[in-house]
Amino acid sequence: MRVDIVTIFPAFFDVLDVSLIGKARDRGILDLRVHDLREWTHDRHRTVDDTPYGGGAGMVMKPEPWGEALDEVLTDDAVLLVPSPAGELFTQSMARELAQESHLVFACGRYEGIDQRVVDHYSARGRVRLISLGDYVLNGGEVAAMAVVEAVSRLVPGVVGNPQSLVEESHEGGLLEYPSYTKPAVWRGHEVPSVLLGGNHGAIAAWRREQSLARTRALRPDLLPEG
Ligand code: 6GU
Repeated sequence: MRVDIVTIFPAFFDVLDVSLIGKARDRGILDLRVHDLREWTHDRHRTVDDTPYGGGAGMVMKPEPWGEALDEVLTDDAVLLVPSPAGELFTQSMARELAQESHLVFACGRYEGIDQRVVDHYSARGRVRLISLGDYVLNGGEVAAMAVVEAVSRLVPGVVGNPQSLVEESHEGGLLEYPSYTKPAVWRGHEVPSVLLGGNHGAIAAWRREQSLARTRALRPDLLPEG
């Protein structure tokens, strides 16, 4: 999979060199390129924003550098992803969809946004999705893009070593994941639930299912059929 990220803060993405993402890059599974939007400006101050038409607080990102950047980086088969608190909610099912794609391009803008005509222009020419991580506001799209890159790339075959570890985790089965334990069997007086020590795989599966349900009921009742 090829991933291009256009941002005014390329250094945000230095951390993608470590961990599983870094390994996937080294192994050639993930071709991830980070671009500085200011490379597509032409004035002495490398200006990327301006005051909003109609007034209001904050600055809006100018369309021209984005147009030049995206004309260069987008391919015919790319999906353009624009992180925005005004986007559709990013979910595990969207991560699964995006993991099937060959090319993702992220346009990271500041939170007041990019001139709307950029999204309009590329929506008329290809696939564009505005995506939000949740109902809170970040300063820009960079942290959101990083979350999406991690959620999507770990679903690309070969990025995560054991594919079974992708199956049981939270949100894949519609419920939150059950709690996990490792040695020692007693830690600071807290015991590992005895069913997990017994080797009865049917009983363990039933216990884990109950725990998933109880957790989901307590923390995320919105995920249950009843709402
Ligand atoms: Cl994708 N961007 C910004 N700026 N804020 C957010 C967000 C995205 N998702 C939640 N808050």
